[in-house]
Amino acid sequence: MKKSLRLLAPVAALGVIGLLPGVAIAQTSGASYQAQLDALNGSGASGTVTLQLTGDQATITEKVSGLAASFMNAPYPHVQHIHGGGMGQCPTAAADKNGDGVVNVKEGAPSYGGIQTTLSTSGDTSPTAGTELKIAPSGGSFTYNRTITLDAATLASVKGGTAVVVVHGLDPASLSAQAQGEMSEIVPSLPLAATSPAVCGVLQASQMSTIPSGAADTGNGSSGGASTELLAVGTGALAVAAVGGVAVARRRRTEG
Ligand SMILES: [Cu+2]
Repeated sequence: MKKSLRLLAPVAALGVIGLLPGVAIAQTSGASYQAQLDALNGSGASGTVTLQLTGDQATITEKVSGLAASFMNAPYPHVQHIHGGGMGQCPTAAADKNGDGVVNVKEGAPSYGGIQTTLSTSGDTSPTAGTELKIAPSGGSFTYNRTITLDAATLASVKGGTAVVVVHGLDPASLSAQAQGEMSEIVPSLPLAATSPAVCGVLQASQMSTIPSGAADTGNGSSGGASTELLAVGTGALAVAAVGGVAVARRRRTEG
């Protein structure tokens, strides 16, 4: 009596775990990725990015605030990109190799990689448009919504968990005296502040939002939901059956 009760707990627990593969199988199209954007170079800015991916189509929803607001009496342009091909990380202050107090684009590259996609407001989204100020979002705070096509390199980074969203453009007054006198290492006609990273975040797969999107994408209304449940229950039942068999076998061996 006691022995059979003791077996129930682990079997039930594994049954619940068994539900998870069923849900994953049902999720056939679309995946969601999110990044928390944290300040770099003491910008004090922050934000969030969601990337909803269906095939090579990425719908990007982004909110950033606390950025440098204006430059030369105009809204400050903040070029932004999906970087990839690096370590899939945001750099720390230790990446400041020349000791000017600013981690510039190139100093950050070993961490987040090169520009793979430009998150422009219109037109070109390739790396070529990376420093086109006219198609960059601007101002101290902005909301960005755009559906774009991702190339193979960017897709690989996003799916591999090494895609990093970086928004550039610092308030020149916040830089060290040395850095205020420097020009951008990537656009020599601009001051260093204009291109240096202000916020950074690694895009990570978000399980919570992939599950409902998978169920919704079946397009069959309630029957889609029902088949999702059946898949989950089926997988769970298999797991319970397998574990139950093992448990029974083990008990028999111990007793015999
Ligand atoms: Cu960038």
